[in-house]
Amino acid sequence: MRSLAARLLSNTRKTELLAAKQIPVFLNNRKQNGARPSEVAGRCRRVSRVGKVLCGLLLLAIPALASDADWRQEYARRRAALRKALPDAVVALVGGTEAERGDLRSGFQQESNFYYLTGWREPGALAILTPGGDYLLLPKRSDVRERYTGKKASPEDSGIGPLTGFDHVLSTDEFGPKLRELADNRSVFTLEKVSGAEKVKEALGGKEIQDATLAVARLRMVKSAREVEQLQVSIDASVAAHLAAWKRMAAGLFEYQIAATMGNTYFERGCERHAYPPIVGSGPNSIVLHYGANRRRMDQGELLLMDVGAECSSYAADLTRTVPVSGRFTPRQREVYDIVLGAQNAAIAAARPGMKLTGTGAGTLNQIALDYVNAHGKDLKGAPLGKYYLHQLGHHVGLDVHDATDGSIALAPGMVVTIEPGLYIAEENIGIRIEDMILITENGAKLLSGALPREAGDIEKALKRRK
Ligand SMILES: [Mn+2]
Repeated sequence: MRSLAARLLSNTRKTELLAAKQIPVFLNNRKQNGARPSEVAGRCRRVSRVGKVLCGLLLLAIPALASDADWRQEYARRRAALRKALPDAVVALVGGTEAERGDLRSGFQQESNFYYLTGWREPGALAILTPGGDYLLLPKRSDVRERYTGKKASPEDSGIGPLTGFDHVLSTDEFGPKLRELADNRSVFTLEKVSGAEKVKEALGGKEIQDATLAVARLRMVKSAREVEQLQVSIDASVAAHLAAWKRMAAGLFEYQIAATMGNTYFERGCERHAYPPIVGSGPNSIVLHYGANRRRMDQGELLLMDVGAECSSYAADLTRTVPVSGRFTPRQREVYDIVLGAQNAAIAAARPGMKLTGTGAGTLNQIALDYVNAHGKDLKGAPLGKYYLHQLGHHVGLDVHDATDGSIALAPGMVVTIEPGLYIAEENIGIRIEDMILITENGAKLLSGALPREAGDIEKALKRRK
């Protein structure tokens, strides 16, 4: 018989566990074959109807990843790494509360840094990390609160300590006195920009408090093997969403219908959120960088820009494709598309440890993409296209779609970033962005979203197979 706390904790990774329990045979197959979901999806498109059903089950089973115990060890390793980065210090962390982090539209979502370091998904928690052991502080049980949002773990639960992976579990009522006791003769850090950080200041009176934001960001920038695996699940779900959109797309449809098809594709797989509001912009809307209204009706001859990604088990994907509504690019659309793709390929080819992602000048991938754009093609007045390159080349992705970043640090193995050059030529109604996610490796980069066609010819071929 498992305690309430154990059940609550295992609920946190519900998607993976359900899949693991339900279809273990497929999981074993996956281990033997080593097939990526994207490869499986490719095979699925080429088999019979019965085979397609089996393929569907197999794809559903793939998100089964590491166990709860594995993850608890990983959270403990992250805290150990932070201790090493801030030796001899006490770090006070403030989790999200239902009032601050959730509203009636989106529901509660844990603060990302807190989740990264603790794995704790319930509201109202606090943590104190010290050289001599880590403390998780949980709100006491409240019948009223639980009536609305269900059972929560509480510090009174038997066996709560080992289940959280923390050395000590206390009540949040003890935060002030405990922090004062632990902070005596030590420097104290917190995450200054996190909502509720003033709790730490209040508890310590006039004592100087330093900011750990960049130290945590530097840890979050380098993904573990498990995180990369989890990001791949989100990417594969997003690839499936884009392919479903291409299949449905037709002149006369509204942008929101495409957004609905895409969201539905990953929600059906158990992904819990959009990683960001879907951007589905047709014709003139393709040039609006963060267009999110999605209300326009698309027409023949227009481009449709889809910047849509899933969040699955807390990890984000961020993918963009721009495709012709009618199934074929016009010669001019194709010309500009190929320039954006060339810029993206140039940046991906140059991606390796030591390069910078953003900024200008030698050693930055952003400059390589911009130089490519300026060296290829012209606008209607014969000017180079660089002036239509309106945003930086990319960003880190992880728990957040724009993930924690220390901008002074160069690319290093284990980092996952987007490469997303775009050209937005208002006078021609041409907005084109191509966005993929890459993993920086020892000597270069691995394209994580390669299952989604990027070449103009391959996109047209995929669109031809519609109906
Ligand atoms: Mn992006």
